Amino acid sequence: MSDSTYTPPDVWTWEAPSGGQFAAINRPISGATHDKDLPRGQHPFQLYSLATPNGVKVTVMFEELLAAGHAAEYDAWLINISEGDQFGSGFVAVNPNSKIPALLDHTGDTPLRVFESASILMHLAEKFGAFLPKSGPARTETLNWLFWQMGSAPYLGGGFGHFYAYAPEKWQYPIDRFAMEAKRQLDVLDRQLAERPYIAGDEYTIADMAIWPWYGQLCLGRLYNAATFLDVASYKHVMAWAEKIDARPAVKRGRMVNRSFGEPEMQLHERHSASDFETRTQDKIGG
Ligand SMILES: N[C@@H](CCC(=O)N[C@@H](CS)C(=O)NCC(=O)O)C(=O)O
Repeated sequence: MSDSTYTPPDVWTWEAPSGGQFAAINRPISGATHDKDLPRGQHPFQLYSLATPNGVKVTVMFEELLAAGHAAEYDAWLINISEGDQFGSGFVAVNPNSKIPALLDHTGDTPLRVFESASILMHLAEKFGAFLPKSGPARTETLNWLFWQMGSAPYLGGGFGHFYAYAPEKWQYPIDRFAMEAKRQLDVLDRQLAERPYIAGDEYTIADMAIWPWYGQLCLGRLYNAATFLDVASYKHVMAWAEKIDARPAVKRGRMVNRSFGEPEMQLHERHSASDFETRTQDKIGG
C-alpha cells in the first residue's frame, strides 16, 4: 500500500481493509447492513447525528434558532458512525448516503427527510425565515459561501485530515497536496473576512454556521492537531472570526449535542430539552 511500485490492477477489487482510522466502516457499496428502526421523540424535528463538524453545523443552527425565539424544538439522537449506526435500515431510509447529519421534519402531513448538512441548514433557514436573507444579492452571497463550504471541506477533511491524522502512515505527497489546498482555502477566507465581520457580509448566517465547524475549529486547534503545522495564526481575520463565533452561547451548546468524545462536561449524547445541558451531560450522568 505504501509501496511506490504499486501498479493499479485493471479492475479494482475490495480486499482487506486499507488500514487507518475508519477503515473498518469503509466499504464500496451503499445500503443497509442491518435492520434497526430509528427512535422518535416528542418534538417536530428529529435529528440523527454526531458532533463532527458536519453534525455541529446543524445543532448550532437549532440552538441559534431557539435562542432567537423560534419554535425549533428538536430531539437529537446519537448516531455512532464508528459502530456502523449509519448503516441501520432506519437511518438509510432517512439518508441513503449513510452519513450524518440526517433530519426528519414532522411538521407537515407526512414526515419529510432532509439530508446533506447544507440542505438541512437551508430547509430550517427557509422554514423559520432566519439566518438566510430572503432575496437579493445578500441571499446569493450567503448561498455562494454555503456551497463553497460543501465543495471545499472534503479537501480539508477527506484530503488533508485523512492523510495528516488518520492514514496508517505519513506520506509526503498527499500531505503536501492537501496542506497546500487547505492553506489556500484559509487564505480565501482570510481575504473575505478582512473586509466584513461575517462570511457573507454584515449578518451572521448559515454560511458562518457551515464554515465555522471546519475552518473556525481548525484555527482554534480542535481539528487534526494541525494548527501549528498549517500556521493558522497567520490567518488573522479567520482567527478573530473563529473566536467571535466560538463565544456565542448557542455555538457552545451546539458543540455539545451528540458529542460522545472529549471532556465529559461537554458531552450531551442526546438532547431532548433545553434543561439537558444542565442535567444530562456525561460528567453528571456518567457511563
Ligand atoms: N456532505 C455531507 C457529508 C457528511 C459526512 O461526511 N458525514 C460523516 C461524518 S462527518 C459520516 O457520517 N461518515 C460516516 C461514514 O462515512 O460511514 C454533509 O455535509 O452532510
